[in-house]
Amino acid sequence: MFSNPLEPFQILVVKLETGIELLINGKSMEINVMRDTLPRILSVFSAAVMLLLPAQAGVQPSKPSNVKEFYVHSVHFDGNANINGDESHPPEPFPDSRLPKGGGLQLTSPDDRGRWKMRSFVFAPSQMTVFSGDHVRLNFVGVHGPKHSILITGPKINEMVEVTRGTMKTVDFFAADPGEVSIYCHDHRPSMTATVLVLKR
Ligand SMILES: [Cu+2]
Repeated sequence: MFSNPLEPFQILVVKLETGIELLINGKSMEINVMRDTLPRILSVFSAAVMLLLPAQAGVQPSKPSNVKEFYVHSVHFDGNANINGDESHPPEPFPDSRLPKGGGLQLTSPDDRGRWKMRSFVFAPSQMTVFSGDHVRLNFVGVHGPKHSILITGPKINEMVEVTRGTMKTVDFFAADPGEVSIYCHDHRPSMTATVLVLKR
């Protein structure tokens, strides 16, 4: 849909009879050893180095101004308690409640020392807003939880990605019209959801 701003530099060195030709991302720079003076040869090399430096330093080349980029992290909230109480909590009985099934909301029963735990999986951020006509880039980042199977559905997108801890998966789409794009994690229902709201520009 739009060119990837992180795309690698391509360098091609072509040997000519009279010298060499450097092709950097399709841009030609020719050095003729018979004809060119030393300052000219040095200036071609320094121009090549200037083109390469941003890539080596990890600097992103500029991208279209209407790209809205988000980093969406997998996160879980943890609540720790103890039926007998501890130094930072009063005694709390293990709840007699039924939470929705699906892996997103997890209660861990008291251990032999009375400690019990509540965990809830979410996306952070979970609400994102863009305008119609924006290119949207979602970078899903695995922070908490070993694996997340993430479904992204909306008017112009229907994609599934799997994110493991310590990895990032990128999804691009064009938000042509106002509406809503829904994001679900199949492994952590029903709490791990997010929405991209597309407003009229
Ligand atoms: Cu998940």
